[in-house]
Amino acid sequence: MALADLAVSIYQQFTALSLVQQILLVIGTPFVYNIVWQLYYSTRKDRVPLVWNWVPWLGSAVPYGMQPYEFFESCRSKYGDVFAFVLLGKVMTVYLGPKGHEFVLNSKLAEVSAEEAYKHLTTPVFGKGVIYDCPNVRLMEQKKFAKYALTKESFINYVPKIRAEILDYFKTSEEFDMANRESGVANVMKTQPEITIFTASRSLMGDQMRKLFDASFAQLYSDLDKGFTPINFVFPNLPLPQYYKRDAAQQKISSTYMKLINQRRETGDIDPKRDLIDSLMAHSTYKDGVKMTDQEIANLLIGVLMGGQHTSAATSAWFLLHLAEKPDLQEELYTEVMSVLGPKGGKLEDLSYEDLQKMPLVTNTIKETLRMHMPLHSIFRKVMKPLVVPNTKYVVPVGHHVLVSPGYAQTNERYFPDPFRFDPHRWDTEGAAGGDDATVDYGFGAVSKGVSSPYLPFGGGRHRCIGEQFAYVQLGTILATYVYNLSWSFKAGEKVPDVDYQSMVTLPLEPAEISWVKRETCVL
Ligand code: X2N
Repeated sequence: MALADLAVSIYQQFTALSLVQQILLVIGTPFVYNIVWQLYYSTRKDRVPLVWNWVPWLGSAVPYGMQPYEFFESCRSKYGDVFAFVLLGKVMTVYLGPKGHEFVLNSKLAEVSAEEAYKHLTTPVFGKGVIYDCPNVRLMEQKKFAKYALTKESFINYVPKIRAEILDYFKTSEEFDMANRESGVANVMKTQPEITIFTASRSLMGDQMRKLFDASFAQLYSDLDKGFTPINFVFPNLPLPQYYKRDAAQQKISSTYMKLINQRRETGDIDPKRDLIDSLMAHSTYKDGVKMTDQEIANLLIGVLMGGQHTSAATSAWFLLHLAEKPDLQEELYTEVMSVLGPKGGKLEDLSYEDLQKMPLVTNTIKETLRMHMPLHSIFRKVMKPLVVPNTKYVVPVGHHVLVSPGYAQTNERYFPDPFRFDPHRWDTEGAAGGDDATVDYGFGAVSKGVSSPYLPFGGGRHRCIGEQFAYVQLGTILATYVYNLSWSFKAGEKVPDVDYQSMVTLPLEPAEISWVKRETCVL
């Protein structure tokens, strides 16, 4: 019987059914298919064990989306460190622990692709031609170009600007209004995103750009920021207002950046050591001679600022909340900061880059915050060539994804005792475990060759974050400036909020408020 006849006879049988039977058939078929497919899949000895799921497409989205680390731990108890689950129509292969970090982050360029995993999430927000909307070899050079603005020399110039922005925010913001108030309550989920964007734009983009963030820009930036959401993984573009606003914001912001670039070029006002814009204007010609266009430079600026925004805002919110619960730790930090700044004789607000290097507890407080609250709880790669899981008979097929989660290891008692205890002193003895120092250079500087550490808050391999040093300068200046100006605590009965795993980064659930009081050494 020809295919056409078969189709016709199926159609006739279908229409012969009652409406209820038809609906049950249409809805039931995917469920039946999903069960049959999983049963077949479970017979494949060359496949990673698949977490059973009853709902087609959604798969294990709910338990994973709500509590990824608990989901992983429950899967590990059944399947071990290597297992796969369905997430919104995609098959994700997870390899937990340091071996999993090595497996995913050091996979060959031809085997796995970050751009295939992330381009729909980031390109609509950052713009075209940069980061994940270009071949990896281009991204490696874009990271090299950006790193010219992330040198020690750069940081020495950034610290005074970052500090000035924080003090200005303490004085003029409605959240603190320290010009008129000695104490108050601050919502860290409002203060930290603002302090983060002001300090990052002032240091990385220069004074003129910072001024932009006061006027109309704030609304534009908010429209763009709202477009940077995990929903883009599934629906990168929909004919809805928030998508149009995102795209309009991307165009207006990038054209503003291009105008500024032209201004500096025309007036010859380019100082390669001043900020990220200058660095990119001075260094943006690829090795093969191709130059980045101004649009691409503007788009890279948007990407770098956006990446640093969500991660730093979340991390500083978290350390403020943990310190609100630990007044003794706050006092220890105050003693450390005063021991460095006090004898300088100068006014307290002369915090410098060199001073930050003499504040190990400030550094370890940030390090401990990143251990407990890794901003990205899951890192993805798309499999482009069949991927053998080492020392197993498993092959991850093309089209599946691999998922690595250093955040899981960082909060697991197998690797860190008492993992949910916020204790920066756990790092005091860390110097010994320096680990192997072998490095490799993917085109943007030396990075650690091995990535089998349980602690990788900035990832590893060719996609390792270039923002680590800037993050410590920005967050260290924020923490030190908070500590010498005010002390803060929770109101009676309040504690560190639970984690929201469904946003772009792991955020504290609101309300997330601290009660602050000026210290006698407050400079405002
Ligand atoms: C539907 C609960 O909610 O079941 F930005 F220059 C700039 C960002 C990667 C986020 C992964 C999963 C959320 C499931 C919700 C630059 C600084 C970058 C690096 C399921 C029912 C961008 C994945 C978000 C999992 C949360 C990767 C970032 N350094 N920034 N079901 O960014 O690095 C940059 C790089 C990522 C995530 C999630 C669900 C360079 C639900 C209920 C619902 N996450 N997410 N960056 N989920 N449900 C960045 C690389 C790139």
